[in-house]
Amino acid sequence: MFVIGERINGMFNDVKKAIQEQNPAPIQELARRQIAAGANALDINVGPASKDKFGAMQWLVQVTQEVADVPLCIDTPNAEVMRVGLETCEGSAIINSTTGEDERMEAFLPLASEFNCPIIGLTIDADGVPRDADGRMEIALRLVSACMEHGISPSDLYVDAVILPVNALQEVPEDVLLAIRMCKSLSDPPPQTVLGLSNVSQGTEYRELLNRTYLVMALANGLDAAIVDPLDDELMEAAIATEILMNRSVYCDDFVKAYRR
Ligand code: THG
Repeated sequence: MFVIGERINGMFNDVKKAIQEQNPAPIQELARRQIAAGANALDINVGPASKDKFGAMQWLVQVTQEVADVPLCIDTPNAEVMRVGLETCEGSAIINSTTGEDERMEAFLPLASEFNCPIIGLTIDADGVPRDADGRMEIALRLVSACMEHGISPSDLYVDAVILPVNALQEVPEDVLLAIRMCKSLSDPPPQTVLGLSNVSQGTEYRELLNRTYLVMALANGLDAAIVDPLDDELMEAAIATEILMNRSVYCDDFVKAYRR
């Protein structure tokens, strides 16, 4: 699993406060700890509360990349803020994200070409998140076609079938698993798949248990990448065990320790 650390997000109070006070220490600490825990990339999201979205994104990318040598997953729905994030990022980046709406794709796909980076495509259109797996696939197919038209290989597209809180819509997790499986037959090469895992447990009790369990289910259905909290050791260990059991990584007697090394 390609692990994208979720913690540098203004949705969290510690990050919001650090942005407001322009205090790099808490951000850099989160970057270091997530990478040490196994993050392959770091999500960078200024959150809803920032007054100066442009300045906040520029600052957040700058202070993170001072200590992080992994790709930064620039997380904003605003194409202008995205450009600032990509221009500030000196290493590799991932665009998070476009939707399947024409105007969004026309704004974001050229950025993926220009900056030569992978892009996450949410299965959302003007009507919002589709009701079932087939609806998600219609949008995923539009994302794949639009990427090809822009000269972007489908293997540089991460389809995000959009997981929502299970306490609000209990049928969604199963629809999303079905969508993850169907993505692999959309094109050759197929797109990759990603989820913002923690959405599934927002507002619920026993969040960690739901997150860990659903991650295992999604991996068993072929999920390639996930935006997760890598500081949850048991979540990371469950992912490692799943990949062993799916024959995606090599078994050894001390597999958790070995995989982490
Ligand atoms: N897909 C893509 N990108 C995404 C998402 C997605 N980026 C954002 C989000 N969803 C993934 N990241 C998070 C980060 C935090 C939480 C959920 C998803 C979260 N935060 C606490 C909450 O809302 O209860 C914040 C409160 C706190 O603990 O301080 O759950 O789906 N492509």
